[in-house]
Amino acid sequence: MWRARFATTLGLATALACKSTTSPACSGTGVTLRDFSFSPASLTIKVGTTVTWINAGPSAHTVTADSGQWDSGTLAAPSGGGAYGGGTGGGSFSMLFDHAGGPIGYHCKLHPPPTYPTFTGTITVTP
Ligand SMILES: [Cu+2]
Repeated sequence: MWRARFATTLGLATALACKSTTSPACSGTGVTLRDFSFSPASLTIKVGTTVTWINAGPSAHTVTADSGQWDSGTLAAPSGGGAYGGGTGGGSFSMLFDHAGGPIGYHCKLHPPPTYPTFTGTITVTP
């Protein structure tokens, strides 16, 4: 099973500081949600990597596996502070990928692919 971890207070700085998967101290990587894209849209990771999605708004979004394997619930948009920060960070969702597989497609439930065909992402987990 995929294991989900909710990290409601994880800040953007933490995710950015942990972008490299080559550092031994760092086994996480991040995806930024915007209106309406996942960046990067396609991500290849090694088994044991935690991926953290952060909503950079301005709308609320979800990170939902096409197969239904996981669903982040609604990730709030950042509030206040404008594009350069200063307000409350957007909602985040972390998932540990503990076995190889994929590509695993995912989308936003609130802005589904029939209406937003380019608002999709994939995760590929390599051994
Ligand atoms: Cu959305």
